[in-house]
Amino acid sequence: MNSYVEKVINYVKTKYPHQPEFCQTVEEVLSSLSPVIDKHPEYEKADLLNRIVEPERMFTFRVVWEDDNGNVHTNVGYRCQFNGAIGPYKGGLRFQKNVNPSIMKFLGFEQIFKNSLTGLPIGGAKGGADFDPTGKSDREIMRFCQSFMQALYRYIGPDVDVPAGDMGVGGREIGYLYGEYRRLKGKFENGVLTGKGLSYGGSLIRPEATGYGAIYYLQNVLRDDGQDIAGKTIACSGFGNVTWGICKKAAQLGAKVITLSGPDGYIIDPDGVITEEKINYLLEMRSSGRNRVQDYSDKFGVEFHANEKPWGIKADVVMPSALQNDVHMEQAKQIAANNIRYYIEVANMPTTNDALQYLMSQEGMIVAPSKAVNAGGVATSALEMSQNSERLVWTAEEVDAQLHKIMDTIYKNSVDAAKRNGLGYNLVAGANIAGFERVADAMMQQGLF
Ligand code: 2IT
Repeated sequence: MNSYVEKVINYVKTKYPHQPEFCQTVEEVLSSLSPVIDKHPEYEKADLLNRIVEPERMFTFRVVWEDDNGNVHTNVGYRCQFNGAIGPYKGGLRFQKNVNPSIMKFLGFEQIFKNSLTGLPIGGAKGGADFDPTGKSDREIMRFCQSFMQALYRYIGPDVDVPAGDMGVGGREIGYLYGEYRRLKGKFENGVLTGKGLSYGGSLIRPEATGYGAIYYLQNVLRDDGQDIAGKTIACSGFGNVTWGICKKAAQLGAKVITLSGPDGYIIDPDGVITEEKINYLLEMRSSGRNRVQDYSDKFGVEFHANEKPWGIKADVVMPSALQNDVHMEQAKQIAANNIRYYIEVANMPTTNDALQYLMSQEGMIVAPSKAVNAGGVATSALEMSQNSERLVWTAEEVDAQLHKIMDTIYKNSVDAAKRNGLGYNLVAGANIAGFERVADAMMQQGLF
């Protein structure tokens, strides 16, 4: 490994020992960059790597809200504006009880390279709160969002920082957040958030985009492997927005998702989540706020496995689409033992670093990284920003065609970047390198800060 790369990885581990997820992503990304850093000694001179691992700015704020019984609750909100070299900061907001500075920084760091890979002018950011939406009433969600925005609004804007949804933040939350922003600013500045409802500037296809994009990426992988998606079985985790989009597009193309998971366990549906009724039921499961995948097995009479993950299942394609670090070494071994050929990460950092290395080293396994596979979501957010600034609305066909093209380009650029650096067909390193090159170039041109 390049000695400067090694030095920076160790520096981050020493400096942030209490931020394991952040250290993990820094190690994963930077270790791919060795050949690039070898070729560019000027990067070390400009201390580029130590600069890129430090957020430009990160806010922590108090969020106080009142529940339906009049009890007062205090949560912690965050916005990590990690890197703005290539565009306004852009990235989602996550409302989940485990949110902390390490999670925010890992997601913000990933977002820099993902956003760069899209080829669009968006910098990397992430935000959220340690608020648990499970079981909260609609009014409680509204009051929380309003209080959150009261703290956040002065740090964001259409040309400054454009938040969107992530886990726990969907169309409903974006609506409440935007309403409060508009009230505070006294302006209809809808380019400040993406993932909005269609009636006030949202983009068609944005809800589907992450899942559709993941399938478009998978189609590229399959095509280069002489395969077709029709007839393929897919083991997915999660049952949220991303998994819903995957099920929908897979079904359209004659493939089928056969597993879903939640915090309570996983279900297996050998017929596939392919009918309109089943796919729409995922939306109901999400809006119920129960956060239970067992509801699917109760409704459709399929097997439910409590407190287990679906990684022991045989399928053509495995797509972890839920939380970070869902697949550890033990699960990676199960996946390899099942001779899975396509391991397509979808959630942000779903695989531990050792498990990822192990899977990549398996003969006959193709591994694709989430920062490329799930980039269709944020790419379509950038398309929403374009529509907002043009004050135009694109048709679903126009947005979908753009998304498809962007995913094909991300795949191609990743393949090319790895090849150019003597790494062969390595989609993981290729994505890191292609994402890094553009940001590095912009940072070098903009001088020291
Ligand atoms: O992880 C992600 O890329 C997102 N949550 C979407 C971010 C966005 O700005 O649409």
